[in-house]
Amino acid sequence: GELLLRLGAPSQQLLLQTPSLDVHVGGAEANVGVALACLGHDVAMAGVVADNALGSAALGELRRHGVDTRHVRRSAGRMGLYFMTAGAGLRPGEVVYDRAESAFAAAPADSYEWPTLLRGAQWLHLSGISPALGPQAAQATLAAARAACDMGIKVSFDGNFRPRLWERWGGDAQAILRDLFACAHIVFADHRDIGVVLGGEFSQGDAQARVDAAAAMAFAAFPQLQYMACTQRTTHNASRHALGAMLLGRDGTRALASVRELDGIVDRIGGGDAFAAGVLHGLMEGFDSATTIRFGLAAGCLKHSIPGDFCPVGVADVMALMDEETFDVRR
Ligand code: KDG
Repeated sequence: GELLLRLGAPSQQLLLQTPSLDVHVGGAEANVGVALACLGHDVAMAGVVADNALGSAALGELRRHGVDTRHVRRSAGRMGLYFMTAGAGLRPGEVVYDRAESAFAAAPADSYEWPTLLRGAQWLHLSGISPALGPQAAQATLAAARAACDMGIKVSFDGNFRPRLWERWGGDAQAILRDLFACAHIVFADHRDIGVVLGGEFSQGDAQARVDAAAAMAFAAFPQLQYMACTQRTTHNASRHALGAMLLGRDGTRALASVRELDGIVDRIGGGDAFAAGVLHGLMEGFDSATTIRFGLAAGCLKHSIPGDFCPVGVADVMALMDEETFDVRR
């Protein structure tokens, strides 16, 4: 995936108002990688960063959190950036991308030797952001997913649908995401993502009924797919959300994690990635579905208390939140 630098306005200032910006490293796949490394897994990142001090700094951050960066290539070009302000009260947060023609997006599709890079891996995690970045990145992501499938490596795919990125180059999101879903063992996707991939809208019933209907369609369309996981968010205001989660299995298992009220949210970016890492941790550790989804939701909730995109917490931290019936992320 693409490693991004995030330039954030401190203390909920507006982007136009702030005289300084806080720098963090992010990127959906990197966020999942860091979270998994901190949960005790061996993680390696594949990608391309700019061959300059910013690329080195981004790689240094990954290494500091235990991610192996030997397979991230350095190449002439620029790092992708995003600017953000965190929102406050009734004002929502805002993200402004500045990532066109980044070294990652511009890298030729054949930059990666997938069979070599994937040797020995049990899982490959991809997100819907990489293929949205341009034709080369889309081809590279598809090649990675197909190589993993051929090698018997489980593919985890987070839909992360970003219409703004697809629109920039006119990529056929539906066709490309469909091919990626076809390789996946687990997808992190809700009924809206499944609607994009399979066409149509799921509008009958409450939120859970929509996810159930979407999952039934996804399992029918993609024989390889074993799990679909998603969070369900209710946004009260910028600092108060409610978050629940579901894990649905091809075998009919349906595990729900009870809704948590999150008050005093510090930073919600990367919450979905921490959730994905928590669910993957549960699957890799052989937890049952109910424990897996509770662990995933607790990890996602915990991220809301941590500034930056990463969620560098250990298993005990997540377990401690799992054991509480309700909690406030400030504690
Ligand atoms: O999921 C978090 C990501 O959105 C963030 O790290 C930035 O990768 C990013 C993106 O493309 O939005």
